[in-house]
Amino acid sequence: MFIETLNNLTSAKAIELEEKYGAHNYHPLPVVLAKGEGPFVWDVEGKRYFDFLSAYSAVNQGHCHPKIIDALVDQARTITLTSRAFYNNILGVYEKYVTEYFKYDKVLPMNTGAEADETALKLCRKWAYKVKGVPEGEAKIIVCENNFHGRTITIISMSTDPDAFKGYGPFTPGFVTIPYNDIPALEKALEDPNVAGFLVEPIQGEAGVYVPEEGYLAKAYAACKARNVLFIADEVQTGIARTGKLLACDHENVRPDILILGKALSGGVIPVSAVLADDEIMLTIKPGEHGSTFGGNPLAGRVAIAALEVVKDEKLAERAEYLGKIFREEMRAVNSEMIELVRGKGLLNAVIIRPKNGKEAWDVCVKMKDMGVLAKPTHQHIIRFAPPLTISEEQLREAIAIIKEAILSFE
Ligand code: IF1
Repeated sequence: MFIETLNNLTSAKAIELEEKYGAHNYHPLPVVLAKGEGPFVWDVEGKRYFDFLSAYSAVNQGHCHPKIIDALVDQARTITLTSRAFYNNILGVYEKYVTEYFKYDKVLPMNTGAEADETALKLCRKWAYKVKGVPEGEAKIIVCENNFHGRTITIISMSTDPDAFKGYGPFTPGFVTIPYNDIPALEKALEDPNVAGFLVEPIQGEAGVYVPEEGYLAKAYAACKARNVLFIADEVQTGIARTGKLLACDHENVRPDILILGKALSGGVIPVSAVLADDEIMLTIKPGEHGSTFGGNPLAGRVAIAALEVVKDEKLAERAEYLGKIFREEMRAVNSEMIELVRGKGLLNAVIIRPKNGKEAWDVCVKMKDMGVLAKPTHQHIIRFAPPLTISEEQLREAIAIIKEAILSFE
């Protein structure tokens, strides 16, 4: 039955099945993907698209990168999960590799980005009580308006987006919200001696690829250090070469006290996330005080090593830097009233769409889909463009031509 259904599936049927049997917690673009390779995906009917979302920047290495898939398949045939009740032969090797790669003493391996953010929050609070000397239960963590760090109840307790938190109370206390990209507001909030950490996205992805002023990260880091407060960078979306450097914090030579990674840490193959920190912070958590069934599993370790090797071998950060400049230059040259603003860093970019004749970002995305480029609006008028970093310059220019034509078709 299953194989027969799969082989006779049409896009319409697939959408019908999801409508009937799946929770309605998303509103996808009407396209049903069945295959992915490099910068391309194909729908059930075999139509090819450029993927300009990259699963929200989880597929930086391109869909089904052969090196990552080979590591996945080889390890999947050997042993996939041992739990942390026992040691396994991959985890220590992976931990050495990833801590040397990002230059931290230790890593705490988790699975999803949200779990990594939650882990970072727990580490920050533990450090506050055991090292900084904040009274137990009084630790405060500063976050920014329009943040996105995941969907758990504690994480949405930090959110300022009603769609993210409405109807989910009561919320976790202990968070102080300030405007993003506002150093005086941060310095004011840091006057509270119970503040333990500042959790920030180096570029706010969900908010619409909001790039802060040059120097914001460095000034924020310095302000935190002056107050013995941990600078915690959520690089789940901006990390792993996406913005033209290995980490977005690298643009300002900022070394976060706690670094949060996810998404492309596995090349989008399986959920792999990680929290990196030095011993003073990491060793505040003792055996039995945190964990996860799948965290640090051998399959994740093998896949993450391969995914990170691809980033270095194929110079993905340099590519993102070079190709991102082409994208912004080309999009800024388009003569259309619908293009209000083009912003971004590396290959994490967004175009703000000014509605025209009742048409808006969603309509542009549907038109682009029909013409062979997939992207999705965020916050109604912002289209995020984030292709896999392995896209060639020729492919990028081909996709840009399609994007331009789609936008100009509304003139
Ligand atoms: C959805 C957004 C992007 C993230 C940052 C942690 C996480 C994310 C900076 C949590 C996840 C995903 C989640 C997905 C859509 C997507 C997203 F629109 F939701 F906000 F990318 F911008 N930190 N972002 O961006 O990682 O637990 O999902 O592995 O929830 O709709 P996760």
